[in-house]
Amino acid sequence: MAADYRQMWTELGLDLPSHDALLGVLGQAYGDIYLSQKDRPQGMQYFDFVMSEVHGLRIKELRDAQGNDRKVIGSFCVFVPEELILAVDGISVGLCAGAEFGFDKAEEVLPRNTCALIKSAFGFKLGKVCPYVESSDMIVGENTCDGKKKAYELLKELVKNLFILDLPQMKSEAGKALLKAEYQRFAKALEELSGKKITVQSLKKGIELVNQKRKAIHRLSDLRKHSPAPISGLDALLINQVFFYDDPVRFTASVNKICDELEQRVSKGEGVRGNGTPRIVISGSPMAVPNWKIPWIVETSGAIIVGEESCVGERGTQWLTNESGNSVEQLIDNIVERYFQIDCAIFTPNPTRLEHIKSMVKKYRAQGVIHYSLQFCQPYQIESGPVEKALEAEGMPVLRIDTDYSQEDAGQIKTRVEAFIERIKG
Ligand code: BJ8
Repeated sequence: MAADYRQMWTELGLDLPSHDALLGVLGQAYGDIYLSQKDRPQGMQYFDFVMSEVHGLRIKELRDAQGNDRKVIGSFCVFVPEELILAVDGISVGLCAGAEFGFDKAEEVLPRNTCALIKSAFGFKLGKVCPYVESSDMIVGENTCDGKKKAYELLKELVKNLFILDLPQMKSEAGKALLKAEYQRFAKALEELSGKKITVQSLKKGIELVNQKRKAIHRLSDLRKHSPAPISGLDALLINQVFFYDDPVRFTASVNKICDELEQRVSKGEGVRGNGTPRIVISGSPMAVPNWKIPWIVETSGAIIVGEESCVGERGTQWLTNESGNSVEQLIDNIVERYFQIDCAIFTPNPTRLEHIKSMVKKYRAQGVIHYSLQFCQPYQIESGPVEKALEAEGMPVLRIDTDYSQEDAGQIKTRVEAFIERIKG
């Protein structure tokens, strides 16, 4: 960290020795996984800086904003509309955690066979190492998978202001009506918390800001269609992870800046790997920061990841919200239309997800799909079978990996990934 933030962390109630240990491990992992990559775009320096200050400067910014009467809203799911948060001049931050930290404490309250993403969120809270949780004026939980739904009942006892968003499980008219009613209830809660009214103007501005963020990500994704790919999958994943933490305007500008650089690379036929490098689409459970295990294994085994069918990836960013409308209700309808398309595996049935994976394979000219499920993530584990069957039937090689946040199985996964890459190469 460039500055000493210990006073700030103490005020937030963090456990400083544990927090120091976490930052030490993260710094080491970042150096080994990210900084050791060759031919990185210069524009990644911004994201390196963001990561080096993710518990420092960004938290200070949040606290300064709170001093200026802005509220910080933490959430765990891409169904929470940032547009509404921005419409009350709030700040949205992602709280999903991707590191195995505090699992011993988490397992005192949660069953061992809970997915690592949920355990990690609890571990960070109980271990007092997450400045985002401690900075949040409201935390939004959502009724998605059973693990999250039930874990929020326990989280309610641990945090000061937990708002539960009920979500549909089927893409029916009744499901859409539920989503609308819930977004309206959430909008009201945001107005009460902030003391600010959502207006047509403020909501339009929120929609525009989030759309610009998504458009910048679409531009980045488009550039990954080229061969050789101008950016590694690891770096692209990092940008998708930072999406959830950074100031939206600054983030958009930084992504567009790196895209300018990548366009130059593409025009010169330059990339981070050679032309014949096997191209992989990764699909499945979300990869919250700092969960870089699978991309790191794939990209140190001779392949490159060219797309992520994930909530930290295209499932989370692929649609824009219609910006036109003359009333708040109309704009909320637009938001409902946009979010109702998200094909999370908690929906039943969920056919559009498979179609999306197929379209990504085509768009990014992938030669193989790695389906990644977190252990005990039943929605994605169960969908992985039909996904594999359907893609293999069309001649697309699929590797299914079930894993967690530990490094114990890294060697075994690497062996399987290497064999898969050999299969792709034919
Ligand atoms: S919209 S994927 S962000 S719910 S990994 S906790 S599903 S057992 S994170 Fe998700 Fe929203 Fe869906 Fe996306 Fe449960 Fe699976 Fe754990 Fe998960």
